[in-house]
Amino acid sequence: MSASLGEKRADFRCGFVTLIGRPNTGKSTLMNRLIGQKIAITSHKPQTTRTQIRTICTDDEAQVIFIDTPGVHIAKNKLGKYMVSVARGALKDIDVCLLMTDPDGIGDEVEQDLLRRLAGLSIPVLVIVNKADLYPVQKIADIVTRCREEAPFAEVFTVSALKGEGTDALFSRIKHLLPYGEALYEEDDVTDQPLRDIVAEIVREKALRLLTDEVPHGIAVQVEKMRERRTGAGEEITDIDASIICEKETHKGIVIGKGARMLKKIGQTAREDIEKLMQGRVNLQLFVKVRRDWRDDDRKLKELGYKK
Ligand SMILES: Nc1nc2c(ncn2[C@@H]2O[C@H](COP(=O)(O)OP(=O)(O)OP(=O)(O)O)[C@@H](O)[C@H]2O)c(=O)[nH]1
Ligand SMILES: [Mg+2]
Repeated sequence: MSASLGEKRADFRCGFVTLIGRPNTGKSTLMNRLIGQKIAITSHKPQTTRTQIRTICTDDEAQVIFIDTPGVHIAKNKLGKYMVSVARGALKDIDVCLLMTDPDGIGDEVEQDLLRRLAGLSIPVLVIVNKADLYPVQKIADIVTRCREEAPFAEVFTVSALKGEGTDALFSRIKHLLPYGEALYEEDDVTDQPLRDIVAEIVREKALRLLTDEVPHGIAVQVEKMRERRTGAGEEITDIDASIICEKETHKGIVIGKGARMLKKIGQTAREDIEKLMQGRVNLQLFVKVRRDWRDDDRKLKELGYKK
């Protein structure tokens, strides 16, 4: 690793920044916005992110290593408990914490508990009031006042992660709160997630966005095969086989859909994103499997990568 930026400047900063908060507050959207690239999947359904997603953003002043986490909630199954433990675990050994909130449901039990935990940390905490674009200015101002009262130890920022409003000022502040130090990653590294995992997440995002009710919450995706080959015409193409795992036989039928239309739609939209990511042609084959009630089964959770 060259870490050339860090070596060049004595005042270069580098550090770890965790994004934590209730589900659906826009943590992944904000992280993608701050790094200027879509790495973490997002959806309007709560509990989209299931693991820690680490991304890196480097400029001539600093290297910021972001850790996106699953939304903290009152878990109803073993997957949920795992997700919450992953989120809380991401508060260790970091330099700055961003507590994401939005006007919808602010100050609930989960958020109060998080605030108590954050008050005990000896690092800077920034409370981020997101989705400012959705609410009247006065409502946002009231929420900022309330955040200042409830978290006197924190700085409060208002942003719209979706529209990119307030995010430049936030990024500058984050950088200046980091300790001085050399870069830990190469200048152009964006994430340490393996490509296979990113591909699996893209497929899961499409399932989350296209399916309704409980079905998408019980879905996991595994990439079984990923291989580059040259076609007869000399063009490079990547063959990808991925399985969509659902937790009930009835869900399998819904994922496939009438005339396999749902599966085709998931495959088509996922392929478009994967091709953009890989900057090349992709042949994506999707399979649907059932692992009965996997969200409450330790062994199956481990097989699917959701247990340490
Ligand atoms: N209007 C508006 N919507 C936003 C904003 N930020 C995020 N969203 C939307 O809110 C939803 C949730 O965003 P995510 O980034 O997936 O939220 P999250 O906090 O990562 O959610 P979990 O991973 O489930 O914890 C998505 O539909 C986003 O498009 C914003 O600033 N304004
Ligand atoms: Mg998320």
